[in-house]
Amino acid sequence: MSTVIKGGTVVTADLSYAADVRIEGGRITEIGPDLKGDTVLDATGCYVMPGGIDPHTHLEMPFMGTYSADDFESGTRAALSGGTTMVVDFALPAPGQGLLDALKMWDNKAGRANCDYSYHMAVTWWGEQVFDEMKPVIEDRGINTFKHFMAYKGALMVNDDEMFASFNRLAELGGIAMVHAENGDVVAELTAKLLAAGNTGPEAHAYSRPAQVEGEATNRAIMIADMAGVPLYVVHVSSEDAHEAIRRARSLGKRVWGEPLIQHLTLDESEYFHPDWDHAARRVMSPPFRNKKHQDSLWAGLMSGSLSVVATDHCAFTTEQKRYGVGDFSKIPNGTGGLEDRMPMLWTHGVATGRLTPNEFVAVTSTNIAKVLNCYPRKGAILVGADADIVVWDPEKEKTITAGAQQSAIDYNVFEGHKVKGLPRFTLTRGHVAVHDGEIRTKEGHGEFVKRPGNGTVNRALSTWKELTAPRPVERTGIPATGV
Ligand code: DUC
Ligand code: ZN
Ligand code: ZN
Ligand code: ZN
Repeated sequence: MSTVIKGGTVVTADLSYAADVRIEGGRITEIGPDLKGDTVLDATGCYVMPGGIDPHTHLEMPFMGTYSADDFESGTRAALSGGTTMVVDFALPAPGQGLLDALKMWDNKAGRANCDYSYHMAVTWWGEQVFDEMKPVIEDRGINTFKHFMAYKGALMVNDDEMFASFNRLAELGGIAMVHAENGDVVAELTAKLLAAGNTGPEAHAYSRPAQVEGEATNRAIMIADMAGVPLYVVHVSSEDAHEAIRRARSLGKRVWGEPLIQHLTLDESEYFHPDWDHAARRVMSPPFRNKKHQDSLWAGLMSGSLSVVATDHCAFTTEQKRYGVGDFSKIPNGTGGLEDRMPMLWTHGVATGRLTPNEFVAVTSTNIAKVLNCYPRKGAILVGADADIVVWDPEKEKTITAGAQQSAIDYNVFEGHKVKGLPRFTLTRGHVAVHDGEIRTKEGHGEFVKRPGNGTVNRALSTWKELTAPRPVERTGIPATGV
């Protein structure tokens, strides 16, 4: 059985051209004019693009005393509804738990996924077992990315010595280091001070995590990665301070990527000053939303190429869960949703405003991250042989975002009331039509794990101090007597 997407304009990260696309066995088998197939999907007036890849989700994750509310079923249903056809979730070992053991837990949850998925591994503690298991995680399981939390002191945070050891191991194995870059010691100190002074509301969350804590940690992670000679991916870049560090590193030839979120690009810190406690708490995430100066910087980064990927950090909590933090902002579960809205929001605020071309849209929502994560061109491409993860995008289709109509399991939406123009007409996951003119036809368990091997020697960062990694003692002709 074959499917043909007919009459659309194929848009990839580097080309736009009129062509039909034929699909068989879940893959693209032909691209060209006048193709025939058993099923025809009308793409007249639409762009035929690689499905979105969201490289940053937390589905059914144990966090801050609860579990994030969207699981792999509702999360991937939301993703497909908005044109995203692959998610990369963070497998999070509890402190002391082995990496392979944590992966078993994630495999159990992910069996329900409606679209393809992969994992990043979180390094939440450091020890011989973690060192040893990194090798089979990369080489047998095909997971080449490892995230380090520089914040969440006393829970997930790793210290600089642990991070340096981990980065060195990753450099050796051809892996990529990722960081949540916030100075966890400073955040803990500011949080205690704010609470002691009676600042208990959600707005204090923003005060406890100023842009400087992000800028400092981003600079530190970049320098430590440079010393280890490992490529570095900085998740949820929200400030000019962090972006500036990334820009500088890239201009020096360092292999560093930055990932802004759709939330930080389109929502600002005024949300935390809303008179309704629930409204503000629902938007508590780390890093927090910031002011226009930072937003402008993130957009400039996408436009100039110093920032590479737009993600969501989808980590959804219900209003009831958010209320764990009434009377103490530090107990509000950190996280916001966005999986269903990332593509339409970025199209509306990025492409329709002229900031990004349709090709750049494909680059930052799909192709760039497929290349970084080492699953291109299976994902992120419209090419013969690639998986048929495709979104048929109707640039004229409009809606107003509202929680009542969303796929996510939570009871609100941080983009409530936002009008978007540009939505999927069809979303295909390995050839299966999961969204059909607004109708959701997902298949639970259809999703498969996508292996992403290590990069060997190909994608190594160029350490600027290579000599020091292989110390050579200097042969001297004279050595003074000691103790004189
Ligand atoms: N930030 C969040 O807001 N939620 C999940 C983890 C994170 O770093
Ligand atoms: Zn994070
Ligand atoms: Zn995250
Ligand atoms: Zn089907």
